[in-house]
Amino acid sequence: MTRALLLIDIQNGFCPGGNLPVAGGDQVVPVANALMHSGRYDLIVASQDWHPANHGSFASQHPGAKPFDLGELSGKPQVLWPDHCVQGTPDAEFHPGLDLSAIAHVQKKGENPAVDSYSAFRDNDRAALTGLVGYLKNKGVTALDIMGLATDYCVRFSALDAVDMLPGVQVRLIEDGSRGIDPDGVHAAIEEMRSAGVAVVSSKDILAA
Ligand code: VGL
Ligand code: ZN
Repeated sequence: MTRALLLIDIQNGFCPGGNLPVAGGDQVVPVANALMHSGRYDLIVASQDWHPANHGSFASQHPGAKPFDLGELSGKPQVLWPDHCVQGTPDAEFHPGLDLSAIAHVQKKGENPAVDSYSAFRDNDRAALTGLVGYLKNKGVTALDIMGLATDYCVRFSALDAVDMLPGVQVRLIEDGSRGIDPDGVHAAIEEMRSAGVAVVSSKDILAA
């Protein structure tokens, strides 16, 4: 068994004070640190939303649009976001409380201005891979625990892709290590992940096991 922990987008932009804040987003930081220090993982990786300033998911790039409007990007429906996690800005940095020392690999995503990338594994149009599937396969990962921000977007799409793209790997969502943007969306996302074969667990169970 090679157990990996995948920390999704624990960045200033998604925490209180950031440009696309998730309620309680900073509360996942101590959960991540405790799990990283628990000795229960063979490998720890993190994703980082990393957009150019002109990213097409930003409402600012669509004349007349407001953040959270439903718009279009490259001909597909797209939620239009506030400008967030722009490359090289403090908003894109990991939360300062997150202990980066145990993270072996950071997977940046969302660099192509013409497509959004909620999943740490591939763009939303499924055309381009980030390289994380290859990295985890190369390390022989057999179990993958996923947590972070936001439950109803990047955590959700990453977990669904993990099930789809890493056959044979046991995928789990750490529910208390994740926070979402929309409460109804979070509930639906958790049911969707469960139906796809993602086990839903608590960090307390992992730490007690
Ligand atoms: C995310 C919206 C836009 C996320 C990233 O990390 O969940 N959500 N970009
Ligand atoms: Zn983004």
